[in-house]
Amino acid sequence: MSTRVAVQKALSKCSASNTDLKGIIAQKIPKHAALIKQFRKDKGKSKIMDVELGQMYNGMRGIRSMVYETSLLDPNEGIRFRGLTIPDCQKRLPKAPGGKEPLPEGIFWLMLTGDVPTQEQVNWLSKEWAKRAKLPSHVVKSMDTMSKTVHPMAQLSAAVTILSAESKFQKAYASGVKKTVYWEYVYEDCMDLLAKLPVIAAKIYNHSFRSEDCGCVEIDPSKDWSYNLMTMMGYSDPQFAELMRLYLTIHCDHEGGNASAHTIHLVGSTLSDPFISFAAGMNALAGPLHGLANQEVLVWINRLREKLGDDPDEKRLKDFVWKTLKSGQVVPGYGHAVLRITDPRYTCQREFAEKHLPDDPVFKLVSAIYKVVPPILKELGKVANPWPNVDAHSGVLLQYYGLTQMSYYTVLFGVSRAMGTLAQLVWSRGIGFPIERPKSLTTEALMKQLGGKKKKC
Ligand code: HAX
Repeated sequence: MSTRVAVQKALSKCSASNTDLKGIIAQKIPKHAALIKQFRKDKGKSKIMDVELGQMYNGMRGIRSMVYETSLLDPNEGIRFRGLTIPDCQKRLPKAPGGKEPLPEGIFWLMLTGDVPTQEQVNWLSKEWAKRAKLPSHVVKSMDTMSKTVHPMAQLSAAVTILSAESKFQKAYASGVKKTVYWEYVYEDCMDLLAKLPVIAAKIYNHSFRSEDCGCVEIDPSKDWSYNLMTMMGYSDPQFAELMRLYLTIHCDHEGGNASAHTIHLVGSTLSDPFISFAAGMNALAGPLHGLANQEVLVWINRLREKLGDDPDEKRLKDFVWKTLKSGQVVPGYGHAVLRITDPRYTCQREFAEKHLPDDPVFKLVSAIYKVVPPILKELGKVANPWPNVDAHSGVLLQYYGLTQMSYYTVLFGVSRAMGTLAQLVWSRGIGFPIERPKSLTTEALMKQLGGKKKKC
């Protein structure tokens, strides 16, 4: 067969109607790996940036030191998933029948393949995940016996860790498979994990907040990932299903440097299996400066409502914000390590609220907070980004549809974050990234290098 024919055959296999997701990636990975190989050969010694001492002491902020393919964050624009902004995704990704919001299946496909999927491809993915959704009985038993006092994020981390007993990658590695095919087993584990996450998340919700005999429903293979998660948690409002689709789409990835994505990337680089790698990332997401901020926002807003009611005047609102700051706390949902604008994920949730719950008193309060907080944070003088992030808006939407259990919110964030981080994990193993190991220095060593004053503590 001539090369031209072979290429044409390969491309036609990648045609719009192809639902062989693994086959599609199998064609793309070697091409990308070859591209990187050549790029490294040509430019391997080129400098990307100089690192300042201040950056080392400031949580490595802004240091360009990691390759992550699924999304890229611009401080002044926001996130792009394989080049697409959130509005692009809302416009271009397939929807559920009668729906207006993108299906998360679509953004996973986009992040994994780099291609905008067809309706047929996302429908296939919904069915594929439904097929793989059942939890092994040992995981069910362990989850059922967990104390209800365990935070939902700790339950998520524990359940996924236990699920690692099913890892195909772990078994393949133990049997000595070649490095070039690691990604194939990682892909299988990632697909299994993504399929099972809604069941795990719903089980955590039902276990923690609903009665034992809630008659929890099972996955419906004719429905999409978000719809199934919602119904398994006991909700049925089609508008809430739309919110879930939007929510799970926009939280999926935020490039590689954020604490949860970076943790998953780092742990995965040791060849820990995708389950325990992802569970490690969930432990990072569970911190109040990261994903738990969505819980903290609602806790803070509820405290504000208790004290000031639903419609406080601007002065009282400002006083409340200053009181928070003066007591040494942060205003949750505001600020960002990279962004320097209102987070587009905030904006699209705000648009959803304007459309579906314009008269909700808590939404009105969130809008009033949006007016008051940025000028105060600017006045504070030290906050790099005074604008709201994703977490400032999600709780009010969930609460509107009846999901009032704030300690659960970060679990939904985690379910979504799996899509970007696991898509990247497949690529990381496909490209053959080595174990991650940056260099650290002591202050003494830095002073020696830079000529600072040494003083024994
Ligand atoms: N309220 C009060 N102070 C704030 C603040 C806020 N919302 N945001 C930043 N600051 C303070 C910092 O605490 C820091 O103070 P110190 O120097 O006294 O320690 C100073 O301003 C400089 O910080 P920064 O450079 O602006 O911000 P960082 O990159 O260090 O941190 C954070 C980014 C998101 C952690 C920070 O803005 C914050 O704590 N925000 C509130 C918590 C939050 O909303 N987290 C969610 C972020 C999005 C996310 O990851 N979601 O998962």
